[in-house]
Amino acid sequence: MALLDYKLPEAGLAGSYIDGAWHRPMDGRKLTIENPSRREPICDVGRGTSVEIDLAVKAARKALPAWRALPASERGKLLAELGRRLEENAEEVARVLAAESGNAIKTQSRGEATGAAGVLKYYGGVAVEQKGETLPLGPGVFSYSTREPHGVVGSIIPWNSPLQLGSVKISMALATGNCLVLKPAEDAPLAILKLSELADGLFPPGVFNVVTGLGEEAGAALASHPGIDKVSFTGSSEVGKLIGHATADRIAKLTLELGGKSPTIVFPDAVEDERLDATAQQVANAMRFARQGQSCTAGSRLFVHKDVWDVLMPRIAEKSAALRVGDALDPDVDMGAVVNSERYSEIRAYVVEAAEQGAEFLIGGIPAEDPAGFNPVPTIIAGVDNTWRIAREEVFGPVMAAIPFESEAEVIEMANDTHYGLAAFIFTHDFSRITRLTRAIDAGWIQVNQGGGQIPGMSYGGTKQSGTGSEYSIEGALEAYTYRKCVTVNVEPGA
Ligand code: TXE
Repeated sequence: MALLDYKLPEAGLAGSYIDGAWHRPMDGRKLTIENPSRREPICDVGRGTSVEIDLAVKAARKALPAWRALPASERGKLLAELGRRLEENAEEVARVLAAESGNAIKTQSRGEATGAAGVLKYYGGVAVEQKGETLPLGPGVFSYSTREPHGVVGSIIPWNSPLQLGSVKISMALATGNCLVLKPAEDAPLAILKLSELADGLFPPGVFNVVTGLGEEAGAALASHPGIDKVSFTGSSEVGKLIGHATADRIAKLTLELGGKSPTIVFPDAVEDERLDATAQQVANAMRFARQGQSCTAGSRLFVHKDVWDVLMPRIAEKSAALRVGDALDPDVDMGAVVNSERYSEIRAYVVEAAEQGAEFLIGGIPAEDPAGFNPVPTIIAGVDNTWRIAREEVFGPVMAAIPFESEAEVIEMANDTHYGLAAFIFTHDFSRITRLTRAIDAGWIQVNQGGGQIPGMSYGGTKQSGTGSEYSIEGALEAYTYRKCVTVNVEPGA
């Protein structure tokens, strides 16, 4: 094993944190976690199954009455304290994250660790904002509503931003008075185990539980467990549908954050002289090249007005190709590795197919596997038809399909011609056009003239097959993690 430049979670082999204690898997089953940048094993973690899930759900149910009765301000204090602990240990956690996910420490993992701390602290602060409503019903009759937690939440998260997504799910569930069983992805559970170590002893036993394991074992057991009142899932649309089926019989509540094929649309005025550079940079940022394109919000379909194609495309290509690709733990590397060999091959298959269909490569191309790590390079493909798979399916790799357009109506039609509706990026400074486009595009999250990431406080979620429900804001958490209880009190019956 190469130089170990991160401290492994002590809980490693245990994998499951249940009822305030670490549990080794019942029959010693384990999963080997690999570093995709170095193609080497990092360590083993427990491979939990329905047995651990059942224990965790029972612990959560036992803890629920006291936890939901705790004042929201007290729950918030504990979340804020976890955020503070994460902030203090951010560098160590970021290194683990970079090692397991392949996301570069310099551009991604460090920011994810501090961002996750920010999410926990944000929810720590807004936990008190769980206000209800009152209704004037005349003298002597008092009607009001409160927000009640659903109960025990099961959260399943993927490997592309495990710490950020984990922190959002933990925060939303716990702030609103629910207890939680969290199942991290089998490719990247270590940063979440680190976070669990930091949380150890903070929350009452059973409030926060983690079970590591495979999706079809621990994940499926969690989604179908009768003791789970709500499932919050981030991952592929395919698994999102399975979870929908698994929860349907008991009408468990559901939040799904699934895939995307987000359009980036550039109009000529965004490319006028002094704007050219910033627009090119933001388009590359929106594509999430520095995250190997492994982001559900990646602006992976680029629509450029034909009048500025020749000016803009070389500048985007130049900026994207300038990213330094390599080992995610190298402090000078901008873009790391995709998470595993299977994903690498899937990305490559899309690119090979597009090449066979006659696409033109402006930069990149995905070579047969790199022996050092699973390191694809930024790839921009032109000559693409909006009906090709590369323009319709979520490649989840650093591959942008660029298509020219002539009119606003045409680009709206192409942008919406997808079963996804997660994000969109629009580049123009014409306010009327911004208003028309933001109204017309099917997406839950739109950015204009920038390609940045999600921010706590701003609701985030998709429409169409990109999911249901929204996260990141207290309003999203209240909608998704609580129900409204309406109470009418007649204080003067018969009056
Ligand atoms: O995701 P999965 P995968 C998309 C992206 C990517 C594709 C496949 O297009 O290429 O999905 O990635 C758990 N019951 N996104 O295969 O399988 C699994 O253990 C319950 C978009 O890694 O959806 C993990 O914890 N759970 C996305 C989580 O689901 C199951 C992020 C996600 O894994 C399960 C990731 C089952 N039957 C991938 N099967 C985004 N929206 O950001 C798996 N899991």
